[in-house]
Amino acid sequence: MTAAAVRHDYSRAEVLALFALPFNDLLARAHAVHRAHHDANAVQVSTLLSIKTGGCPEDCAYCPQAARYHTGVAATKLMPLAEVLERARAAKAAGATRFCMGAAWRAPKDRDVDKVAEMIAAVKALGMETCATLGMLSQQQADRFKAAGLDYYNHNIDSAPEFYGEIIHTREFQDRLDTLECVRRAGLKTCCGGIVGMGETREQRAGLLQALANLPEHPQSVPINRLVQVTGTPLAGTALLDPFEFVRTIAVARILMPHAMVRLSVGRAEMSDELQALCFFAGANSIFYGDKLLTTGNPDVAHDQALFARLGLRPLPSEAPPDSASVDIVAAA
Ligand code: SAM
Ligand code: DTB
Ligand code: SF4
Repeated sequence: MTAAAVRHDYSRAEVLALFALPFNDLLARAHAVHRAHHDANAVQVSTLLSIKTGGCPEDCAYCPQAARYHTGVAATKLMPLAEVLERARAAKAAGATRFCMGAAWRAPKDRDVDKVAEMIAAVKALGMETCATLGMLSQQQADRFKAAGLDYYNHNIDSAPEFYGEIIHTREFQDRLDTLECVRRAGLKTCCGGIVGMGETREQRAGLLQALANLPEHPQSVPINRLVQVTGTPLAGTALLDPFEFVRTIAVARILMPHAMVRLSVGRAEMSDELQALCFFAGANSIFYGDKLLTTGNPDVAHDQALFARLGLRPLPSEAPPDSASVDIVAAA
């Protein structure tokens, strides 16, 4: 299998030409790249936890946590450390190797930073890889989370630059790139992807992947989310994306970013096992594990374990150092 070059200079036309390939040709090429860089039968498993839910001041048209949309998502305060730890232990026991803490913030306030840093340190001490997605960050905040033991920071660019303004008006596409720069400078691994099925064109899907692949460094983790339509959000009622177009998006992401872990991310609760199997063949090698994402559903662990067994897939071992004794001290504190 020929390894694929790592490039950061893709033209929109090149990316579109990949999307336009006959389906079998595209998947054959993506699968060859996948096998050249990854164990095709190993899937990284992460579990998400919403540590602060709802009441967000931003207006992301897809998001059930935006305060301005009436979606029934109740706003909560920041979750206590002990409860976060309890959920992380349960995730680890279920087989997750990475724990991702998400907050419905535009950006963390300084009073939140110390509390989140404590959570990161405590989850790290459990022997799990740590991830956070807290909105936009300053360099100081990114450095602080790195020092606390954060491994990954999720910050999605979500769409093509020219489509972003149709979906989000309370911030700019450039704001996302600025935070990604702070994340890279802090030495954190980057988790950055986007959402498809928001009514974008294929050209705009190509624009999302082009923007991701042309970042100064390919994200270590690239989540491809299929829009979960939540009643009350502006995107509820959007025409459903052709499932094969979703598979094409996974395959093109794999070809453009050969070393990245491409996550078959949100929307799996509405996908057949057959569609998911096609996505794994196309190069997806990471999923969210556990029956809840931040506020919406996900296949439960038993279903995913049965799917893995039927496909001969196994969870990727953790990158994190083993468990350390300090966690009991933290929990007792
Ligand atoms: N507030 C932070 C932010 O926006 O970066 C972190 C939390 S936010 C919920 C994390 C990501 O979840 C968003 O960037 C978006 O890609 C994804 N997301 C949110 N709602 C979604 C939905 N209804 N369907 C698919 N993806 C969604
Ligand atoms: C990502 O790209 N998607 C996840 C994770 N990274 C933060 C978040 C999905 C949220 C889906 C809607 C919800 O559950 O609120
Ligand atoms: Fe807020 Fe993040 Fe939801 Fe946007 S995606 S409304 S920033 S929680």
